[in-house]
Amino acid sequence: MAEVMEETISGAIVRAFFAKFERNLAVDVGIVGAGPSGLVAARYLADAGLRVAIFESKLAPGGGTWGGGMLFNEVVVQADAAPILHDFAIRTNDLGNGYHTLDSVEMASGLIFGARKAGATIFNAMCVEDICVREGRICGLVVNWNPVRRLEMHVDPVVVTARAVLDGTGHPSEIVHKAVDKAGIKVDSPTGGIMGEKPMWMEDGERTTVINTKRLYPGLYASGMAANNVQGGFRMGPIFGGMLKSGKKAAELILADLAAAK
Ligand code: 48F
Repeated sequence: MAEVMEETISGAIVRAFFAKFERNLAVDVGIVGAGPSGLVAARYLADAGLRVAIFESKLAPGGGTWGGGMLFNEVVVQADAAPILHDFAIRTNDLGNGYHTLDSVEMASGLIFGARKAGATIFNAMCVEDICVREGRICGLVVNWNPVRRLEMHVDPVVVTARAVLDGTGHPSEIVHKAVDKAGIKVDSPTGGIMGEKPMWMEDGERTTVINTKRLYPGLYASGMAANNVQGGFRMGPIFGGMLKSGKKAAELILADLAAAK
């Protein structure tokens, strides 16, 4: 007897999902957070041939991109960061004064599609609740469904091993917090801990986001606002060039370190 449609559809989803999940249980790079910096990093890492998985706790990847400034869905980037967007085939409007504007929905969807098309796998509605530390190195991510966390269900997670982990969780730097608070690790910051984000100063925040993007500990990197929070940088609000350049720099650092480790 022919299989009924309901069984065919359910079977297709379950088989495809578990094949995808199994392929990503051991990755080169595990990225936590699908904001602009994490998505840019994912795209360049995947372009270089690495196996990359992004874990995003929300249903929709894109982080703080969608809402532009104060829900006005336009984004501003500096002219020197616009080529990163153009690399994703995202269109910008050159204001001729060193800045470009663009539609925030085109930016979010373009970054997501670009990372995915390059080969990175995005697991949405999955949160990273802990890290694996072994022999002086961060070597994995402890993942669970975000609704499990939100509903405070007592359900154990599973583990994805990774040669490198990128904290792209934005303002809270959740992964570096696990390293510092739980594992007692001293990271590469002025105090060895998390300095905490300073208030708004767009120019300085944008400049330091890229400088603050670094390897914090063997196997652990931070990008975007997570990097600024760790190093005590200023916040910058609705200007996104630093986020894009930070993601690209994080990818370059990880690529160099993983190549040297071979
Ligand atoms: O905050 P977010 O967009 O990260 P970003 O790349 O960019 C910051 C800008 O959006 C914006 C800015 C500063 O003024 O320009 O704020 O630094 O995205 C972070 C993503 O990480 C997810 C979160 O849902 C968001 O989509 N996230 C946070 N914690 C976890 C997580 C976690 N534990 N597991 C999985 N995803």
